[in-house]
Amino acid sequence: MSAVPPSRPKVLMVSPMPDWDLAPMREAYELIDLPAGGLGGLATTADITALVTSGGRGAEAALIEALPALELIAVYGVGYDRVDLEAAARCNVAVTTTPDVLTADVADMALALTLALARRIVDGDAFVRSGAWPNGAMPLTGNVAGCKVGIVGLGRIGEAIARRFAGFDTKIGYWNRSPKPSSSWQAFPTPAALSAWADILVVAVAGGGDTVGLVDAATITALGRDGLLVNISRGTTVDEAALIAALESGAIAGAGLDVFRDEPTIDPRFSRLGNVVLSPHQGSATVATRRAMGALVRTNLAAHFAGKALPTAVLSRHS
Ligand code: 8YV
Repeated sequence: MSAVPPSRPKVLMVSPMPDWDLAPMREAYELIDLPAGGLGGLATTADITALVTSGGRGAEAALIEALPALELIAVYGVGYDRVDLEAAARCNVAVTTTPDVLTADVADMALALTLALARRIVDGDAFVRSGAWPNGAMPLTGNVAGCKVGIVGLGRIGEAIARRFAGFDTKIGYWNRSPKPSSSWQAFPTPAALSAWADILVVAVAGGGDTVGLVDAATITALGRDGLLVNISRGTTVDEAALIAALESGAIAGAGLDVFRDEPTIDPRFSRLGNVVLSPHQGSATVATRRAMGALVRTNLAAHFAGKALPTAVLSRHS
């Protein structure tokens, strides 16, 4: 008589993950892809106990509530602004994220966008490729050394950005919701005050209801005609309409953006602007970091199903 194989926990894959994560996950779990048309496309949702989602996709209340056996939402990312935490708490569902392992790469992206923007790297590339160089030099550009860099949100990623900019001989100021007495950088009382001081404003604050439009029209224009804005946080944290207006009118000099309000669809006006560098939300998108993020998702899943404490929970279950 052959033994009945033990059934593997069912895990709903709301967002894709690389094969290097899927292969080991399939050994431990039955992975179920969320159908394009939603949960209605599944024969049953009654025994799905965990779901994996990205920072950008998250998990809304309707999804959480439609999964009666759900115990864990494992976010493949550090941002959980798109996860309905109230619904998760109500349904006694734990939520984990992947902090720390992506901090360095996201901070690097902030520096890359700033340098690309100030030194017009993308324009320079196009200039060389076009064959225009023999006819005369490319116009002079702005620079970063000696500039005042204002960081909106001095969390883990904001701190890492500040440390990197310090290596570029810049002056660093910041705004943070709660005071950071241990920080040696100059604190400002509001994002607008920080922006009025800064030459370059880097937005690194967490997304979510509290920070929607935090960098508003007044904060953007306070940067001035030579000012640069860089956003690696969430598209929601900057008033996008006000940013486009400021870029179109020349109220600020330029923007380097890794995040957009309605990504992956972007406002078509961005593509017509010559003073922006646009990146398709690539902050954490390196092989090394995505491997580390995937490993952390799997560690959290394994801990949950072994009944152990979750290594990186932002919300735990009550017993
Ligand atoms: C990822 C992110 O793009 O960590 C986050 O919150 O936005 C990014 O690292 C995403 O979560 C990976 O799918």
